[in-house]
Amino acid sequence: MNMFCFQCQETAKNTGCTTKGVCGKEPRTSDMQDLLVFSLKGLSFYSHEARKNNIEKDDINSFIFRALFTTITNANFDDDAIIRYIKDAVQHKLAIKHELEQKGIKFNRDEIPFAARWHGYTIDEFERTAKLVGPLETQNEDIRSLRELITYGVKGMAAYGEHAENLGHKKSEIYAFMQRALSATTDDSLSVEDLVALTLETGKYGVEVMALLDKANTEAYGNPEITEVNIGVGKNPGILISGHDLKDMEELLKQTEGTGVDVYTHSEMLPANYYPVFKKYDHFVGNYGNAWWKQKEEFETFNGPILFTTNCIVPPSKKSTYKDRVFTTGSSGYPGFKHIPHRKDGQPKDFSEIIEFAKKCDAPTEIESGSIVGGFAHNQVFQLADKVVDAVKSGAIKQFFVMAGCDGRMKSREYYTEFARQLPEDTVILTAGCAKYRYNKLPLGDIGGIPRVLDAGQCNDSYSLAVIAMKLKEVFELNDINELPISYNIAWYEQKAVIVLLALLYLGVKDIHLGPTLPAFLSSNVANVLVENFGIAPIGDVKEDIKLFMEEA
Ligand code: FSO
Ligand code: SF4
Repeated sequence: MNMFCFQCQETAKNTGCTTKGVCGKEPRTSDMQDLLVFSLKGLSFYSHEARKNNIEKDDINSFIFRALFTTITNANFDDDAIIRYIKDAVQHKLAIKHELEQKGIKFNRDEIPFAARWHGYTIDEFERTAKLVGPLETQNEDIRSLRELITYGVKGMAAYGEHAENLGHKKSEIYAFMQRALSATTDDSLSVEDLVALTLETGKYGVEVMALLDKANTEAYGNPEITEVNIGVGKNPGILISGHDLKDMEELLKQTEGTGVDVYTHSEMLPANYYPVFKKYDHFVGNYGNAWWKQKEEFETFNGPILFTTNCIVPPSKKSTYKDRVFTTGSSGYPGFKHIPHRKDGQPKDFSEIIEFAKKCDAPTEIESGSIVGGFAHNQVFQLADKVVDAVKSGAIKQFFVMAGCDGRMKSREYYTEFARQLPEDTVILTAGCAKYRYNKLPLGDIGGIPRVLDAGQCNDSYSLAVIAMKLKEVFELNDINELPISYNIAWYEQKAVIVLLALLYLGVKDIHLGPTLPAFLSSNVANVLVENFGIAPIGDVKEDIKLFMEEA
């Protein structure tokens, strides 16, 4: 076995990637990411202990967010960047340990988990230790499953928390929980029951972090509003921005203004088109292309530079002509792609190199034309509440389907296109995340002016869908969110979807169908807990699933 990783939906044979990642991750990168996660768990042990003694370190809080974010699927393939994070984690750990000792707080060696005790300095030590710290080192399958489920949920939280932090929004309870949870995954005294409880608590903080990001995004850029997004192209050269970070979007738009360079979104950045503050830029032309996994073709025809602010990066093939045009920033990285450093001392990032590069490029080649409609986050839907409630009361809308989540390469994801196509005409899809690309260009029409696909935004805006559900529960005077005419058919891919799922479970949503496959990291016992307590079910055949959902309605 060269490596072991089973954190995403595309994991080999739905058991684990053992020779090379299906995502393109090399064994050494996988090992270094394992060691980084391990180091962060060790650092979390000390920072959790420090917090108990009223020591809180802002730099460590932010560091853990960023470092963990690099280990999310398709975010960072750059070993050098990951190794730098490991070295920094070791330094942070030594510093905080020293500070605790100065205060007279000492631990018995047997109280300190290996992750906290370990300090490596050389690449040799890193490579050796990495082989001892992957997920398979936990022998008990159920404990391993729960530890990984919690770790992946926390990775998703780190991603969303980092975006909020970039916009100046922080919450100490979120840092405290994340570090406590990471530390708990190294604690051999915790039972399956303890870890199940911690998993549910992870969902609680998932709601908190998504609410925080929603606040951060809407306070900075206004509430998303119904928008027709152009999917065609203009005549100027353009920069294509992908990923999820809206602060990067803002700074890019400001710096490109008046330069003759246009800006287009790709994949998960599409919802930036819905924000009032961004819409006022004339050179923000629209969205180019589809979900992340189509980038190999779409980056070729875009002709201009591409900026990744987060995942999902697909390694370019040898013959690709675009690899010299790709830039990364934030937690994303790829060997050979130029990396734009983080902002310092309150100054914006410097995107001038990308802008100069773009000026020498051709305008994008048109691959589509027309527009798509989105912007149905909670505030916008509340403004339409009367119309929506009337449509439900009159029976014009029989059922809502939350089809949020992710897209991916697997052929089995055609299920979602077919599902959307075959849904009865008196149903409405509520979506968020890149999952929408499986059906957002289908001519599904509208119900009395309400489009049949309502896109709330990015995967984190699944929070918006939960807020809408809560509001409907109130309007219809129901006791339980599950009495609403809403069914959940969610597509997952990576660890942000894990925190979205845990957040929905925490909010009490039952009978979620999850696909295209159930996570490989769920042991059969842990999967049973989810089935028995929450009614989680896999997807099946489109026709039968629709029939089942409509009968349940
Ligand atoms: Fe998609 Fe990628 Fe947003 Fe993920 S672009 S798959 S769950 O990073 O975060 O939905
Ligand atoms: Fe495999 Fe997914 Fe891990 Fe990549 S992230 S190595 S595809 S399980």
